[in-house]
Amino acid sequence: MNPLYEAIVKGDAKVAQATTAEALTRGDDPLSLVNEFMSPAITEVGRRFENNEYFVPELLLSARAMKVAMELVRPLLAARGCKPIGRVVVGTVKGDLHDIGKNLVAAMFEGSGFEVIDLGVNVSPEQFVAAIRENEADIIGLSALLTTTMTAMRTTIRAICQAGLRDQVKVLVGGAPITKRFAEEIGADGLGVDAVEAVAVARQFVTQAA
Ligand code: B1M
Repeated sequence: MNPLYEAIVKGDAKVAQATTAEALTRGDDPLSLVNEFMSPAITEVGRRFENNEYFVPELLLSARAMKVAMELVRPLLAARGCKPIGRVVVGTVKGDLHDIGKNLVAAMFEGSGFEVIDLGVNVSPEQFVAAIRENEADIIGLSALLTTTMTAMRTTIRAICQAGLRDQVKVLVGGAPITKRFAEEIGADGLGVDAVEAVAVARQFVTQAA
């Protein structure tokens, strides 16, 4: 079994950090580390959680191991970009603290040449609206992992409309519970089922606008 995969599944942040650093020093492709080991590892953690083999403390340890590994990979993904092709404000919606997927999407955006303003987690509709204004964003990216917080996407889109900013910004949504139907229902412009698709949709947005 790959040691990075194993470290994340076991929730060993020290080993996750060391094996990621070793792999990068060896010249391994950072995106392959994410796709082949890190994402599958956290998916396996989710499966164990769903089967009651893991509980919240184990989840937290694995999330921490994933985070320290991502911190090493992220700047390398970002360094692949050159002149910004668009400005994206991203955040996890109000009430939701999940940020692993959102961070991955943000890193992929950066790696694909977008400038990214990451508002973090538990971001209120008002904070999204303020960030669109402050940064003159082309795209707003909303992430939600809980069925109880996905409704905050609707509230956020409403707030953007009420602020008179809806025509200035494209709204991209994503996260495990978000379906195409839900995205359409709440008036989003697009859905990214994963980080790769999120970038493809964002690219379409900026190409259409050009
Ligand atoms: Co939470 N959690 N969690 N959790 N957690 C889930 C989501 C859950 C499915 C587990 C389960 O019960 N099977 C479940 C939600 C159930 C539901 O809503 N129906 C759940 C629950 C219930 C909870 C708590 C309520 C548990 C509790 O306290 N009792 C609690 C809620 C806290 C809160 O948010 N208010 C909670 C807490 C946590 C931890 C803190 C322990 C930790 C998060 C740590 C962190 O993020 N820093 C955690 C974790 C790790 C998970 C699982 C195991 C993994 C999530 C993850 O990171 N996946 C998850 C179970 C699972 O997914 N199988 C689970 C990996 C990540 C790469 O994928 O985030 O889907 P994902 O992102 C993907 C795509 O969705 C997409 O691209 C990404 C990359 O491909 N994407 C976008 C995401 N955002 C996007 C935005 C875009 C485009 C694409 O455009 C802007």
